Amino acid sequence: MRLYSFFRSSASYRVRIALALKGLPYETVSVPMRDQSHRSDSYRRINPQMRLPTLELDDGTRLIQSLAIIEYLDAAYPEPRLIPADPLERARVQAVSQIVGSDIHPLNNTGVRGVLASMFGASEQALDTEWTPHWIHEGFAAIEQLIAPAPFAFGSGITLADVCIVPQVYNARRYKVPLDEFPRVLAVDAAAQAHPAFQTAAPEAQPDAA
Ligand SMILES: N[C@@H](CCC(=O)N[C@@H](CS)C(=O)NCC(=O)O)C(=O)O
Repeated sequence: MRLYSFFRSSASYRVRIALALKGLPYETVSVPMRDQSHRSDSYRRINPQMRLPTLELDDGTRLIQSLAIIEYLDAAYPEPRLIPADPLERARVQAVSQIVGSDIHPLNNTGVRGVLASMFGASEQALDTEWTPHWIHEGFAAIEQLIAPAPFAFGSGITLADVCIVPQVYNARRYKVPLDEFPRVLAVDAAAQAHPAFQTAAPEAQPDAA
């Protein structure tokens, strides 16, 4: 498999964690977002949405959207299972995952920040210190109420919720969002940082880390 990724892309980070947890080998193809490589014609041919990540399977099939990719991996390689089979547990895990994937991250990604700056005159500073922290704080406040005390979001087993929370904590730290109000979120991150799969998937462990 081949993963089109950028070390700092949190959606790529989610897929890297899932691949590492499942012990699946893959080649990393770096698409440096800082020079807009994700918007190049060559990458558009790989991913029509021009976003990261894209997972290319060994037969050349390409998958996009991190949560769809992880659902595929979980179905094709069920050990360890990240999305519970039980309908109620599954809904709870998906709810936390979607707070990150649908409600926090999309508001703070590069494209949205670019439009806020170019169409609405938002300054880089306001985006970094007000806009982005606002959505992270709001999302984490809800997640804090929905997850278990420790070690992971739904107890001792790692689920998709943890796979989504950890990269979002990385983003929060990047934007210096205070996290003291969220001890359960911090506990998930602490447990994950001690786990080899999360260490392998971490931004600073990537070949394109700068
Ligand atoms: N919902 C998508 C989000 C993908 C996404 O927006 N990725 C970011 C990097 S973390 C990106 O490529 N941003 C480019 C842009 O916003 O134009 C997913 O989960 O894969």
